[in-house]
Amino acid sequence: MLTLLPMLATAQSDNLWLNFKTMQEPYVFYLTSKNPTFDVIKKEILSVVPNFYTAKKMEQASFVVLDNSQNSAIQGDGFMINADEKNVKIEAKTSAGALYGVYEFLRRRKNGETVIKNFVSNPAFQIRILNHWDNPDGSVERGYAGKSIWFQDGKINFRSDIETYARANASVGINATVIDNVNADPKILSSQMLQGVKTVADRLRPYNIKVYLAVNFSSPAALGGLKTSDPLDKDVIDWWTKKVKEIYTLIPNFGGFLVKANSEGLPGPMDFGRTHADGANMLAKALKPYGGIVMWRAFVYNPQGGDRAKQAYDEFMPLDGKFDDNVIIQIKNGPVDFQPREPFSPLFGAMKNTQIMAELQITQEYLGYSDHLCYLATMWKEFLDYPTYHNGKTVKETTLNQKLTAFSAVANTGNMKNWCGYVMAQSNWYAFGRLAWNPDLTSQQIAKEWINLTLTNDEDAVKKISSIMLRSREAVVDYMTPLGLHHLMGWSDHWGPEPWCAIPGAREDWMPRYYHKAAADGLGFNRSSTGSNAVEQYQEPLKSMFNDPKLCPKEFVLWFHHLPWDYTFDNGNTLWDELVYHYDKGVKEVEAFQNVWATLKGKVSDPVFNEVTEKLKVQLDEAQWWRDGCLLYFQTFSKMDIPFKTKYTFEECKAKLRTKSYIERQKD
Ligand code: GCV
Repeated sequence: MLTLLPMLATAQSDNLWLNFKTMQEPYVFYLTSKNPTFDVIKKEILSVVPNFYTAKKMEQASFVVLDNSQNSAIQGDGFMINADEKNVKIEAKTSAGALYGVYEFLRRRKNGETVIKNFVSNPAFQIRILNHWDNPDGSVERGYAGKSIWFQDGKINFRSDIETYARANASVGINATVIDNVNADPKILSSQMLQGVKTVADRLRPYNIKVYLAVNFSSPAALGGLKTSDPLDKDVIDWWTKKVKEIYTLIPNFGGFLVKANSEGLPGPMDFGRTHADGANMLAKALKPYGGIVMWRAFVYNPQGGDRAKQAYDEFMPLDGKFDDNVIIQIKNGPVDFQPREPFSPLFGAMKNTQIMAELQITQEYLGYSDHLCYLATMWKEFLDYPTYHNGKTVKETTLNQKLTAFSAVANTGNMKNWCGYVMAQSNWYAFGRLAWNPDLTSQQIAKEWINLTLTNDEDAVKKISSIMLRSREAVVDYMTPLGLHHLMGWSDHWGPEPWCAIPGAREDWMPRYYHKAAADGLGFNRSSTGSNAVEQYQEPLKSMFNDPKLCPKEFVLWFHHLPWDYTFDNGNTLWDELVYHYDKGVKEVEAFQNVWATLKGKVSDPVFNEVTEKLKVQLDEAQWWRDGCLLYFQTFSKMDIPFKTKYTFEECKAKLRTKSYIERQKD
């Protein structure tokens, strides 16, 4: 009995947030439809209601789930719930809606709510999609939770418990998944591989999850043996048309393609003197008869193109209005690359005649891997709610006001038992799904739900854990890249600090010095009108605000300005004082998290308590490493004092980079 509790608890966090509460009330069921989605509904309900009977007629039932509702408040795959201890009615217009309603009901029951009156919920974005950066060989680009959940040795071989993935997604409304890396292997479209993809699609279909594929633009040549992959070439068009037909014959509900083109060395239409629109529209035309779409990425930059932060805008704005109606441009939240904090990409709001969608990153490529507790809902809310000043819209509104709407994020899953490499990292997968369904939810609400479902219902513990989660992203920004600094991380593996990085002959725009511009005269990238003028890409009043260091929000000041070390802020602190203060504050926050966490022994399961305790130790050590490495390096230019003793010397900071991260060591 003594060992039973921890074992049970381990199983719980491996089960993600799907730990619904057993209901002792006897219910008489009536389910309107018979189909694979309703089979899932039945299974979910029966797993938590041991005392059940089935009714022949709806009038006799106390637990009704219907997908033929006439209620006009329900839209798309939305639903309505009415429930008390004795009666439950979940209505929707589609089976998927009914499934989502059931999960909402189970979640609320688990979190202690019994009476629910006329609760209507409709999805905000139509497509709520995960992007897996999984490679056919089984590796995962930027994955920190083991190997691929989909592939092994060049073939599809998905996790045997893939149902947990499907349930987890459906429970938060995620309805789409791109199973392969955007750095796409042409092999993904081979007939043999497609047979495997079909088995994935078949398994996910009952959960209303559509499969999409990331494709390599040069597939016609690389896989099909054609002489070219020019999007205007007739044979190339025929090749894609036939390939799309083959896919839909196998997978009738196939979603479409995600394309990374002419980016980081990948092929694209520009190799043939064509535009992104030529490339995207050619694929879109092949998919159109089947209802498929193209998600075309705007993540483009090259070393000759000037300020990297400006390039996506410069390349895509001239194409505004030139894309077909089943194309949607997928734009990373910031103009550079998933940094701990970036201003929003200026394409949001600016592209007025093109459908656009946001791409977020759940996997913590630049945020301490799955070793640092960093709850991302706060970062995503900051992004979604930022005013673009284009027609008075926030970023979120710019992506919702169009025929086709979508919201995507790079997944953090792997084949580790707990899926994400860290129980706390599971919260970000959960939060992404919840925000894709309803971007108006608050970070607090989502944190509370997730803690209740995954860790504990103890009120005091929920408060404490939630306060750690809500402060965690700012702490990471502070100890890694405060005040608008960015891209200071280790070369290639993106782990640890390496602002000093200097690889002979390497691309300048892959080197931290390109971004921080530390020198005797100061720090930061001048993107104001006296510099690269990236501010020009923002709508007034943002443009003027970002352009003036006195008006620029402090959190972006070194993103837009190169300031002298003794530059004085309104509070009287110099730039150096502020830098030291923020770096150290980040470290102090992690110490505070440790202190709070230490009080939770017995309030969460032992395995969870131990896992978080252990990871916080790693996080503190790495936060100190970031603080010390960055401050000691910047000090070589500022020549100013660090008012405390660092934990590491500069030499030790550099040497540590050549060791392995904690999560990598776990894999050995
Ligand atoms: C999938 C960054 C990452 C790459 C990633 C790329 C992208 O550069 O480091 O691993 O490639 O973004 O989003 O395409």
